[in-house]
Amino acid sequence: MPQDAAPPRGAPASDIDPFTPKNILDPYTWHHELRELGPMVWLSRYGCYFAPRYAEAYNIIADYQTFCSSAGVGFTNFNKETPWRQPSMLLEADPPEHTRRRAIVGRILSAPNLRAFRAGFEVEANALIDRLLEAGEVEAMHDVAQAFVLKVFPDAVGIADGDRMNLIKYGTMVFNAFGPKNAIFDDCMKDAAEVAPWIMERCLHKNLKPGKLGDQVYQAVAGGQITEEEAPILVRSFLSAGVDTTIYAVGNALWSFATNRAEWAKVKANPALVKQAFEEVLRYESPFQTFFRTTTRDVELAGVTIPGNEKVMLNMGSANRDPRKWERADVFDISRDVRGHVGLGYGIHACIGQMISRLENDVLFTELARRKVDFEMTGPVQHIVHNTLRGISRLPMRFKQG
Ligand code: OVV
Repeated sequence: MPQDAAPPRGAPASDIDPFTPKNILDPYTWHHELRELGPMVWLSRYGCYFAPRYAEAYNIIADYQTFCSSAGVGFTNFNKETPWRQPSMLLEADPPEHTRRRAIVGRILSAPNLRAFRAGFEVEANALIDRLLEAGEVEAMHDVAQAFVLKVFPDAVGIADGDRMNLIKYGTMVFNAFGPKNAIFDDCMKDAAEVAPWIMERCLHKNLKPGKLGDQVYQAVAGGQITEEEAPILVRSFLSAGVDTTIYAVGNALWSFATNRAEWAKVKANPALVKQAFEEVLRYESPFQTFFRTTTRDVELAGVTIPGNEKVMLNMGSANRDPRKWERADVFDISRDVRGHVGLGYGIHACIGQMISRLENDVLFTELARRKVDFEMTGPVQHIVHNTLRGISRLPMRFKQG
C-alpha cells in the first residue's frame, strides 16, 4: 500500500497498521503505543507520518498553509491520484476559495440561523422518547440514533422523505474513502454507482424544500456570493458530513452514559449539564477519528523533517486521550474541563456543522434528562469497522422511566 514512501528523517518507525479490523475495534491501545513512541511516527506500512499526541496535532491543524487540505484529507494524495468524487468545496479546499465558501455556509449553519429548528426537533425527540418507553427494549443505533438524526437533519436541509438510508450509505463511502483503499473501502463502495447519483439529485435546487438549509445555499447564488456550479456541491457537504457523524455521536453518547451510569445520573439531576456532557463525549469517544493533511513544503516538526507533498496522519481520538494534555484521559467525566478537545477540529476547518449537530444532541439528551428517562445495556455492544469514524453498529438497550 505505501505510496512513494520517503525515508523517515528522525522519526521512529512503526509497522502498526491502524486500519486492521482489530486495531479499528480497539484504537486506544495502538494510540497509546504510538504516543509513547514519539511526537512524530513513521507508519512504515503506509509510508506516511503520524502525529499521535495532542500538541503536534494541534500545531498541524493550526498551520493550514504548510499542512494543506486541497490534496485531500484522506490517505489519497490528490496531487498523485484522482479522487473518487469531485472534491468537497469546503473540506478539500484551501484559502482563498475555501474562505469565501465557508463564510456563506457558516452563516447558514450558524446558531442564530438554526434557532428556528429547535422547537421542531423537540417535538420529534419527545415522540421518539414516547416510542422508546413503549417499546422498552430496542437496538439503540437503529431505533434511537438513526431514527432521530435521519428524521430531523434531512428535514432541516429540506430533503424529501424516502430512501434516507442512502444518506448513511453515502456517508459511509465518503468517510471510509479517507482511509487506505482496503477491503473496508471496497466493500462500502459496492453501491456507489446508485447512491452517489441519488445524492447529487437530492442536491439540486428543484429537489430542496423552500426556506430550509439547502435552499438557503441557492439563495446565496441568487445573491451572487457563490456560483451556480458551487451550490449543489456545497449542499452535498451537508449530506456527506452531517449524517453518520451525528448518528455515531448520539450512539457514542448513549454508550458512554450507559457504561458510566453515575455520569447520566448527574445529567438527569441537572439537564443543564447536557451541553458540557456532550463535549466530553466528543473528547472521550470522538466520532471523527482519523484524517490527513498534505505538506506543501519541507517542514520540520518535533525534530522531524517532513518533505513536501507528503501525507501526515492525525487522529483526534488519540489527541483527545493524550495524558500530556488530559488528566485521567481514559475516564469519561462530564465534570472535567473539556475545553480544547479537538473532536470537532478547530481553526479554519473546524466542523462547520457543529451547531446543528450540537442542537440535535442537546435536544435529544435534554428531553431524555428532563423526562428522567433511564437506559441500560441489555447485551454486548458492537463497534463499526470503519477507516475513519468511531461508532457503534449494535447497541442493545432498555429504556425506562427513571
Ligand atoms: C467534514 C466532512 C466530512 C466528509 C465530507 C465533507 C466534510 C464534505 O464537505 O463533503
